[in-house]
Amino acid sequence: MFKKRSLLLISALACLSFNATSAENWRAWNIHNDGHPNTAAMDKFSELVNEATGGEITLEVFHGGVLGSQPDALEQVRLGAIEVGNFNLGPIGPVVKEANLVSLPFIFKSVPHMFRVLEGEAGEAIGNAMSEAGLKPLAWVDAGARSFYSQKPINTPADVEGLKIRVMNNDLYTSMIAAMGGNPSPMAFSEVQQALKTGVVDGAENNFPSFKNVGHYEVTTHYSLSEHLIIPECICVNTSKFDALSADMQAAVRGAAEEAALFQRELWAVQSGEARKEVEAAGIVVNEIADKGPFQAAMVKVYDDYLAANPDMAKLVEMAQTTE
Ligand code: BDP
Repeated sequence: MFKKRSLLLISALACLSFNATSAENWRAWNIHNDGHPNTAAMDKFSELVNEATGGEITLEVFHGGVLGSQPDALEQVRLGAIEVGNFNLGPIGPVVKEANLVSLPFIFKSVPHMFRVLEGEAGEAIGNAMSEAGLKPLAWVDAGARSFYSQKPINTPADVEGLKIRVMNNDLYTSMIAAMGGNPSPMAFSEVQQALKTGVVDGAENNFPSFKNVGHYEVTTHYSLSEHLIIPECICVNTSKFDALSADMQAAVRGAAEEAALFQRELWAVQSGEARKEVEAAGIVVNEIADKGPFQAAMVKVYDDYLAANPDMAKLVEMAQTTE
């Protein structure tokens, strides 16, 4: 009797230690809160990873940026301290030069054009460079177009003159605002609402879901459809962790990311329209910009300066511009 029990105990312990060494428990960073399409998509990704790997990989998603600011989280994923992230390619530009292609204002004609570029040779070059830097993109997700919002409508670059505008952490965005005569203010996403409220900045720029989800619409009055940046996002994984998986597990994780990304794109299409309606119902005045030409003309200097400093980027810029 005693013998039988200890045998059972030994086999139970063996079983436990087998699970402890074979199962991977990954953590994922997400900056958004409930109600944002990417939050639902990252939860879906976690569910799908668990299913597709038969529980060999579990993914705990930390929403609301609780694991750190985006630049910090990027470093953490590169180092493998966090395994996964839903990142915007904007803050990746300072770390992976090729990713900066998407941060050139007006480089894409539309969101579908942006995806076509990503699916082509330029996207492959960006993906390879990101993987080499430790940030392997498993799937691209939609982040719509970014437009300006402030306490007044913006119709021409002259309307930006003298305004202090919050931007994400990337020199291309500071050049972009400076080229319109504005004062760029790079700042973490989590600080923007308070900065708008207290007048530390006069305006910012983002897509409708983010504008709504973190309450920027509560502290501004006008959203002007400049659509100057169409920046994709990715579901990214630490390259070494991914490369260490068996081919089957890699395919399972990639498949889960691709499915979660499709889910995100469908949600995005619906929820960005809904977010616009909600902020309008709350009093935000949305204005079309009749002629974006002057904004594009102001960006010539941004392109010239950027390409003079980074001549090796000319090829990618040309690839994007010649993609139909
Ligand atoms: C949102 C992006 C998020 C950025 C944020 C920002 O989804 O990754 O951190 O904009 O402006 O649209 O910082």
